[in-house]
Amino acid sequence: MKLEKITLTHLRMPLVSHFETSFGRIFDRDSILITIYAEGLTGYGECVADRDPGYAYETSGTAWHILQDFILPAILGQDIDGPADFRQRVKNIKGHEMAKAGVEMALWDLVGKRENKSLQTLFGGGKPKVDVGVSVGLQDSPDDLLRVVEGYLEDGYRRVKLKIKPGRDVGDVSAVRAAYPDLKLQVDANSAYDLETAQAIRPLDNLDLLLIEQPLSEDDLWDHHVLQRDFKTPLCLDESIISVRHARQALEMEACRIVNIKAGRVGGLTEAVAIHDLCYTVGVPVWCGGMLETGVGRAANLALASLPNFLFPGDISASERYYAQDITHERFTLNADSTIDVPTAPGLGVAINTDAVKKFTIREEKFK
Ligand code: OSB
Ligand code: MG
Repeated sequence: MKLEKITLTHLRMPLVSHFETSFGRIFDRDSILITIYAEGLTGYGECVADRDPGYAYETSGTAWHILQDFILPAILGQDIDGPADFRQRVKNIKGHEMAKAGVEMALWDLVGKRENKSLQTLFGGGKPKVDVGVSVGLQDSPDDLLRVVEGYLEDGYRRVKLKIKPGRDVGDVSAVRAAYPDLKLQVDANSAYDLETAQAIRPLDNLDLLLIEQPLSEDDLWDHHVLQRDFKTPLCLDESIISVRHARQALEMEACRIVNIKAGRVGGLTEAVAIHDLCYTVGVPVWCGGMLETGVGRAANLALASLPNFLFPGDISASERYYAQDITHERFTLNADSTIDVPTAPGLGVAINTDAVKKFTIREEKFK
């Protein structure tokens, strides 16, 4: 496929309600929409880097720079076979996985449209719908948290993830567990602890949690191993797993027992599928994480999560949990059994609402 033209669009979309993690509170979400024109087809990808480097070092600013100055010059006007060929061509650009993943997603969309196959079909995923849960941000008080959780349970979510941070952990989680003894419950610290401060969350081990996500720093694989030795609850890594090699080393080291997979974090869907396959082979369950995606990234997550080893519910909630208006015409809705249908149309299976894109655009540039 000759890549004739690429448009970068920096979006800022208001969230339905603020989202707070151990690294801060946001009211709107930045992303970069990548549009690739090739042989009469248009492919879309989402770069999930956020405005601030709180979750990872990448930001919408660094991603724009890496895309404009390094990734696009390597592929514009070139004949690119598909995602695998693309990955070869950007191999010498270190890191910046979210920037790469945005382009890679657009190439998957193009390949699907060219071959008239959905992403799910291209990946070999079997499930027509996938189990999903909801990721609940830190609230101002445990009472507020209980109210927010109750609302999501009324919406039909059957798995809840609570964000925690030092000082807002055992108390908050115990309150939710006491109110809902049978709820599928898990927590995510977004690397807010070290081995010493993690002593405070030992009581979480008795709250029957599905998993504890990324308690320690992203580069602390070994310390996660040390912590996992002390916990019967499975640790799950998110930020630490940036490639299939990291996944293999984390598993060999027993740094975790479950893996969160996000295509953006690992350089794209190809690598995400490879991590899924590795974990499948060694019998380690995975689940699909989320980055508050627009309808574009959400469609990709649903296709990915339809693979067989996605054994835990994903952080793939309905569109209305995030955005009153989205940039896709499709809005993803929650089924009564806490699942969401996997798109079946070619490529990502979504159509872009150009008026919505215009409304949320804070910067746009076209490259030829
Ligand atoms: O750590 O999983 C995370 C959102 C932004 C950045 C990091 C994370 C999250 C979430 C939200 O937990 C998941 C979702 O998209 O619903
Ligand atoms: Mg996480």
